[in-house]
Amino acid sequence: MLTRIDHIGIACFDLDATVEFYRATYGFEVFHSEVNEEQGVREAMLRINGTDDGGASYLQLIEPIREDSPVAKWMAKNGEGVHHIAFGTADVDGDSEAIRDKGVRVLYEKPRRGSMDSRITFLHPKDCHGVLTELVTAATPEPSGDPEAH
Ligand code: CMX
Ligand code: CO
Repeated sequence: MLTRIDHIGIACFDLDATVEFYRATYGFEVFHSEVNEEQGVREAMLRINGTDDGGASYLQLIEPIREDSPVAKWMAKNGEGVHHIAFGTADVDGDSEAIRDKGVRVLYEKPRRGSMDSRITFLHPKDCHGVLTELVTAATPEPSGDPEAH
């Protein structure tokens, strides 16, 4: 069952400058940052609020590290902005299988590694009314937030 907005993924050209914008404008701090080689991004997670399922909601600021990454391809067409939304679930395997059975394309056969050792998969935007949609199961225990962790 999908029980929260886990994060909103925001593509940016300059991660450091974008982090500084969110800090200076709203007071949001970096909870965690890392490079995800497989996804082709440098990213910063800004924790916005806890949620009543015991998880949390974040902004995920992402800067592509490779020209051939999905985010770089998207930015070449769209520039900066909201790239995807992510729903949190305790069971990404079960929920993605159930959604696949409804005829929505799930992009990965098995969930892959996401931010903070979460497990993630994506639903094709063309099957979701134009929204690239990610499903996330957070690591257990919940991330503690080490901004220097990679
Ligand atoms: N939101 C909405 N629509 C999107 C989209 C997005 N983020 N990305 C692509 N599309 C649309 C394109 O506009 C295009 O539509 P048209 O045919 O109408 O022009 C269509 O989908 C196909 O797009 P494409 O540019 O040809 O790109 P690909 O098919 O090569 O890849 C996708 C699209 C979704 C399969 C690819 O982006 C992908 O695998 N995404 C999942 C991984 C990812 O995005 N990782 C980065 C985030 C990591 C994280 O969150 O941790
Ligand atoms: Co994401």
